[in-house]
Amino acid sequence: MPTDLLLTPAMFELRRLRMPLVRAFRTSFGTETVREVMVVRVVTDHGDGWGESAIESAPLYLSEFHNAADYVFAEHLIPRLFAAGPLRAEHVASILAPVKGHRMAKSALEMAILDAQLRAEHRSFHQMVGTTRTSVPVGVSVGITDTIDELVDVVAGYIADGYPRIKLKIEPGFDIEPVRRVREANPDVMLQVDANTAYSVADIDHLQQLDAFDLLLIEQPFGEDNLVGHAELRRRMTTPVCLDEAIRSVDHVHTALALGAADVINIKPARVGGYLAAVEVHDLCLAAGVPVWCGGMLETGIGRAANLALASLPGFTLPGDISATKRYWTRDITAAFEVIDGEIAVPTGVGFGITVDTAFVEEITFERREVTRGVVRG
Ligand code: SMG
Ligand code: MG
Repeated sequence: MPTDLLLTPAMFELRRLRMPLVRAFRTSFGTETVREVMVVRVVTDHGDGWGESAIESAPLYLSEFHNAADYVFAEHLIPRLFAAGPLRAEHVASILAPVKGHRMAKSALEMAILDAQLRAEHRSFHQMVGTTRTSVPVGVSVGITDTIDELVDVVAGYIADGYPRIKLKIEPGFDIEPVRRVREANPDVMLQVDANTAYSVADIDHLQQLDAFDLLLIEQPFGEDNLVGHAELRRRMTTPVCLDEAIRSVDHVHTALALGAADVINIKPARVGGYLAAVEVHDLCLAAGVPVWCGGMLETGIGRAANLALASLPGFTLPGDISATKRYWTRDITAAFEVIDGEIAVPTGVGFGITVDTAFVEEITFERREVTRGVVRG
């Protein structure tokens, strides 16, 4: 049950971790083999909490990136939290609202405070979200490969691991044939594609060929601001159109739905400014009858735990990009998550329900910064 507990943050510890991926992940905007992850620990008068930023090291997915975030955390966001006095996670978004954009950075701070707050209240994020679903259906996102044969093999491996839903990354030159071959080899699997903004409206005739493969959806083929283009695509394709990069706030959802630009919404909490905004996006889509699913940012166990609880909400009717730990890491900074019967169990412990392996975090940290109570500048 919610309380009126207020927390006073004393220090935010920002760490950049280096984590080798089990398999290189290639998208239309680049290839990652070693992932750099930014995590935040807040120390408050009511205990500590952990957050994960989901920010990339380069501004290729969206505009946020680590070096910029480092500056924004220390100079703009954290000083405002210190200046605000005792607070709850529910206050963080409005305290940080004067700073434009930087939603993933804001999300990481809200997340750390929410974790500390829930731990102090002896309750879990799952309880806060308020559902009884104890596990959620999940899928796996498969990167672009050098050859189509390799892609078919990789997909076969994931299907053998028990994933009921496969997402293929596509880009110009790696789209129709790879999808055709994967569909031929797996006539019954739930299949969808993600283009990470690699196409333009001039490609609509080409993309229409994907309608032959009974896809669950096509995710974000056009630019992050091109809602009108997605609306046109929606009129000209039978495959449902899903938005990812285009949805960075509750207002973007309103606009996208008003324009008829989406059949489905991918919810990534960091991208929309935090888990509390993500719940709002969910509620709005549920009321509008628009299905949602939980996206992934190759998270550590911190983000994965939170995503699982979020995805237990009733509007999440499609499997999320929330895969087993072993799809990403040989060793994670929390206990491993496993896929059982195509689902992963929702953590039920206090806070986000995970214990961070601080010794391992220390080992893989390549940059650490403490921001202690100060004064807002400017
Ligand atoms: O977390 O399993 C995951 C990856 C899911 O494909 C995934 N994410 O556009 O949806 C997306 C991408 C963005 C991350 S690429 C680094
Ligand atoms: Mg995507």
